Amino acid sequence: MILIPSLPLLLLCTVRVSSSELKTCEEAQKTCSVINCSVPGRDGRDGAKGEKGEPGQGLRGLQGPPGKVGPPGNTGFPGLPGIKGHKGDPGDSSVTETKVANLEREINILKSELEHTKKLLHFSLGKKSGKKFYVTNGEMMPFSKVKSLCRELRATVAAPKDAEENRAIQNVAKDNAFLGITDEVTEGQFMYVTGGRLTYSNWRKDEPNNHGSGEDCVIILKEGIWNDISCSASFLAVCEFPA
Ligand SMILES: [Ca+2]
Ligand SMILES: [Ca+2]
Repeated sequence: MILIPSLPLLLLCTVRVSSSELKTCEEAQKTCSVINCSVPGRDGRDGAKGEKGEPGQGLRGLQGPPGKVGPPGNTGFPGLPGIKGHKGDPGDSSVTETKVANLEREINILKSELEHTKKLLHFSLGKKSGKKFYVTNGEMMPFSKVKSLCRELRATVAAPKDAEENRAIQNVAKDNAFLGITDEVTEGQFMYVTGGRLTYSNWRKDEPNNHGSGEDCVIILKEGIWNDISCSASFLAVCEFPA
């Protein structure tokens, strides 16, 4: 570095030396280490590449538009339960009392209408006070169906306990009709379907005879007399309602 002076210093020496009026070349050599007193030397080689400089101070570009919206994230954990609300106001008891009173009034109206309907029904059927009454739909069917039909009506198959009831059933049926009496449990021992042995009977002559393959049911004939008959045969259904 000492042998190769910088370019400005070399030029300065050359300029000053060329002016003989001021100093001799020998004097100039005291200041400049390397000097050509007559012709300027050639340019030196390029120096080694310097290190990368600091970023410039120029203006930054404008900010670009926002990117696309990313996919939704995972569902978070459920939050804590909220604070318990305030206790509600007490109900109005007068409203409940009014509703109950209205219901009682409606029930009383229905009871009255039901009694009226029953009186009309009894009148049309000729039912007397304190007596059972009997109804028929006029259809013929096997004994098992007669039983289920009467059960649906919360009634039982008509079964006379005395001559008066026998006559009442005869008048309602006006045709051959099943009675609620069978000997299905013990052959020859007729009983009421509702339970208990017979307290009254009105068999036709030579009946019951358990004819053919067997007869375990009973019908009341038009004449009011009874005959044992097959339960699978079809006859009128007459149901009995309690007194
Ligand atoms: Ca029998
Ligand atoms: Ca018979």
